[in-house]
Amino acid sequence: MTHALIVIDVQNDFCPGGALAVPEGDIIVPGINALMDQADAVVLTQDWHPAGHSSFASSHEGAVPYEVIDMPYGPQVLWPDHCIQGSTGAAFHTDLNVTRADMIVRKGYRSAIDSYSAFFENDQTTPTGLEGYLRTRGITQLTLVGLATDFCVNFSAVDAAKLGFDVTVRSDLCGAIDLNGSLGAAQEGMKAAGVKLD
Ligand code: VGL
Ligand code: ZN
Repeated sequence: MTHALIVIDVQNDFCPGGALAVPEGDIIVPGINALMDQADAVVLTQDWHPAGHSSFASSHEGAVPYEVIDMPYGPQVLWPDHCIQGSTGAAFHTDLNVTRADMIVRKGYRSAIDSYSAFFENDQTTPTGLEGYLRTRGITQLTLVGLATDFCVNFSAVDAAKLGFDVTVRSDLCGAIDLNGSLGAAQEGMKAAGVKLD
């Protein structure tokens, strides 16, 4: 079995001091770096939004961060502006071993649609290309780590399991936003999809 480590969105804006900080989001970095040695392939994902992205509360008159609105593709949480293409907030945490990465997948780069999952945008149909990359490299087994457990890690893990990959989420190397019980719901959803939670 060929194994890939998928590192989700370990970027400054999701770490303490960032625009959408996960509490202690940075403490997982040394553990993630240590796991890279055991993987046949290392993939990093990078949330990568144009300014004025439709997932930002600031793009909707009268809206405030963390409210949910209806988008053509379904409900969407509105976020503070974050991970703007080329900004310091969008850069990987400086201690993350980016040298070891074989592939960097950027997502959320289309203004009209968000993309939590590393595999599909939030319409659940537009592919990012990661599935094809992994399959053509013969990778069947995935370990997911990173930020945030209840959003991008969750959506990526569930999609990967649906696509038939053998998926483990290392919860100890993830960090959650936890909005209105989203962490508990994510854990249940991942288990139901056949994701192993370590
Ligand atoms: C994420 C909210 C908005 C994540 C990205 O990486 O989990 N969450 N954009
Ligand atoms: Zn985002």
